[in-house]
Amino acid sequence: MTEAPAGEVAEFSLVELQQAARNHGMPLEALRYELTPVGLHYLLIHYDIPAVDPASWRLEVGGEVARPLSLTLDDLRARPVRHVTVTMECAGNGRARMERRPLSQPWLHEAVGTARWGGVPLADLLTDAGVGERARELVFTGLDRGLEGGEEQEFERSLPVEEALAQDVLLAYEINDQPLPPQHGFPLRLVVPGWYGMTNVKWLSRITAVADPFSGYQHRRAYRFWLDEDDEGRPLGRMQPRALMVPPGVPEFPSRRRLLPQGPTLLEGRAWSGFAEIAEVEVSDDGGENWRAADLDPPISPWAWRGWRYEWKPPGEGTYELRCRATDAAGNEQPDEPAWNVGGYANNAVQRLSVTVAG
Ligand SMILES: Nc1nc2c(c(=O)[nH]1)N[C@H]1C(S)=C(S)[C@@H](COP(=O)(O)O)O[C@H]1N2
Ligand SMILES: [Mo]
Repeated sequence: MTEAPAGEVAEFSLVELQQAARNHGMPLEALRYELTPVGLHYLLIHYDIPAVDPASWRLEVGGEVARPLSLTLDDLRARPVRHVTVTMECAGNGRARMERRPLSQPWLHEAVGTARWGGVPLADLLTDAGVGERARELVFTGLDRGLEGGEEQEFERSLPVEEALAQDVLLAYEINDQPLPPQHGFPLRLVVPGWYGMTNVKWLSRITAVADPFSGYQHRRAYRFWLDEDDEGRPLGRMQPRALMVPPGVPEFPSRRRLLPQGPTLLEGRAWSGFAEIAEVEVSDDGGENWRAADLDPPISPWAWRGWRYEWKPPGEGTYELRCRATDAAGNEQPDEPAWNVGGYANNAVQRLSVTVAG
């Protein structure tokens, strides 16, 4: 056995290890799949997966609505279905690489996945319920309960009414044409294309139209950019652009150092943004000095990642630092270094991957 080299060790606590073991990421070689196979999609669960009895489960729609609804899973399945292919990424993706990070889920890069979600357009259901004039937001409540920041709570998030009415916002009961498995929110979850993961409330039990801005824990404290503990911060919403590459060559176990033979290598990966279509992906093999444009695949959905490829000809034997970066059509880019914030959110700094080319 080799000992871990001191220079490459960041200190992680057992609490972070426990989170990392429960909430797995998508192995980066799975970037090869246009749709992430269900068991490879990343997972993030704050509390425990709740026990749900599908026979007694109901979705309640209430608050500032003209006609409150109480729907069974069969009621939802009987309505016209819509499918939307969506890339979902946790807002904490990249947190492990932040210096001074909160005790939370220590993601490197892999908190992402793309699925074909199937379900009922939320707008149709809201039309049936008749959202009142006074309603400003909709609050989505999950069945999972726990303690966070000293507060006992159900996982709850809200959306402004205008955002909730967008045509591709779904109440999904299927992932990749299969019923939702327990870990992804059985029997029903919210899917809001383009937004960071926390928006997509799982194990949904209640939708409440409210007249005042929602100030539950997951809005007031969590999922905000704050620069210090006293800062009020601003809420997180859409996903910043990011490109990732399939690690080329073969890994060494357990270090995961990458080894490549000499000769041309196809570098490939996927890139996404919650703001606009991906406009460009670039690759560097010299630690970010020089960049070259990768070829982009046609988009598979307005809300999903876009494939890219680049034929790399390593100039010779040696160790190279590969990087890739994306720019979206709205001009959003990836920084070289993380932009620090208290919660360790939205670190979309460019991926760096060291590879050794040997003869
Ligand atoms: N009810 C509930 N919904 C939730 C969560 C949760 O803990 N409870 N986690 C959120 C977060 S932070 C993320 S990133 C996504 C992850 O979805 P996935 O596990 O299906 O990939 O679910 C969101 N929805
Ligand atoms: Mo998340």
